[in-house]
Amino acid sequence: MGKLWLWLIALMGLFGPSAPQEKVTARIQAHPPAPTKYHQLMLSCEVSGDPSPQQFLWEKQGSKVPLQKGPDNILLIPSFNKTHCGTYICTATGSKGSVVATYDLWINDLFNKVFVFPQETNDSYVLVKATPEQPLQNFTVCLRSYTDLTRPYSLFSYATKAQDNDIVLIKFRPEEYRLYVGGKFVSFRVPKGAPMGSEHACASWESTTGIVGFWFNGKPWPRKGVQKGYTVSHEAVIVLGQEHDSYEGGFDIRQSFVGEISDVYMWDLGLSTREVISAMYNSPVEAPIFGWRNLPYKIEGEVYLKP
Ligand SMILES: *[C@@H]1O[C@H](CO)[C@@H](O)[C@H](O)[C@H]1NC(C)=O
Ligand SMILES: *[C@@H]1O[C@H](CO)[C@@H](O)[C@H](O)[C@H]1NC(C)=O
Ligand SMILES: *[C@@H]1O[C@H](CO)[C@@H](O)[C@H](O)[C@H]1NC(C)=O
Ligand SMILES: [Ca+2]
Repeated sequence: MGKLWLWLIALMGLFGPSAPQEKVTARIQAHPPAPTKYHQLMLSCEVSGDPSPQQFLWEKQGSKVPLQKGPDNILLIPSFNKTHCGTYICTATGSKGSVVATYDLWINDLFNKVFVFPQETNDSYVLVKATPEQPLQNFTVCLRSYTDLTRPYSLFSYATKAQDNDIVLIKFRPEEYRLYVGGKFVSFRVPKGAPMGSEHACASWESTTGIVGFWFNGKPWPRKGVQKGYTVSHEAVIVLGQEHDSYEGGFDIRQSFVGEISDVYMWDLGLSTREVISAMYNSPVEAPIFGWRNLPYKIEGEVYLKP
């Protein structure tokens, strides 16, 4: 394991230096992406746009003493536990000045839990309090749902100021999923009377080709395309169980979800079938923007988190 990380760090070093006019940015990434209790967790502060040697100051919000200061961009937590949760701040200083990155470390591991949406409403939903750090050229969204609704219902709604349907995953009919990107959709037909039980769906999109991937219970469906060349804004409001008709809300009871939603993940990447299956088992290979083992969320109205 240790060696692998060394290689990763070496690779990051190789690709680090970039064009001088590029804006300097920093971001914190967690390895592994989903923290596990009593296992090692590494936070790495990655700077792009400044090839000069950096000084890294690590701090935790609410704590007066800095955690670490020096040339090391890695903050190592040898045995992760609840006391480590909180907001981490990395200040990287190089010849071009300082940049700051923050990271919310959560351990609300929702493994084996589900959100229950008990009834039709236009004001109950789960707000996902994590958004991408940059506009999206690629994304994948996965989740599991369980319902007996036969009317249209929204599972995942990602609204931006410019476009309330920037990303929407909706079950339009029992035999049809729709993925909206930038207000346009593609449909995927699924078996209607699937053996009753929850169903797992993933959808991916990449801007360069417009190709949309869709996986139903881990099985890839024939790919389609929409919105080639489009960019999804990162300033988004993300909700589960309702469908935005505006950035602020505007939820329609006729598209509300009733039932169970779980295993929600989003990446700023396209995934392979192998990676989709790993996520289906809550062991994501790639670091998600948010995932079921690390989901900053807020419940509005009547939604319950149940084992
Ligand atoms: C959590 O980790 C901290 C520091 O690594 C340690 O001092 C503390 O005893 C641990 N707490 C539990 C509940 O394991
Ligand atoms: C998006 O995906 C494409 C195809 O995999 C890749 O070439 C491109 O670099 C990705 N863009 C970003 C911003 O990650
Ligand atoms: C829910 O519907 C009521 C009645 O149609 C409306 O007044 C209210 O603004 C709606 N609430 C939301 C959050 O959309
Ligand atoms: Ca809408």
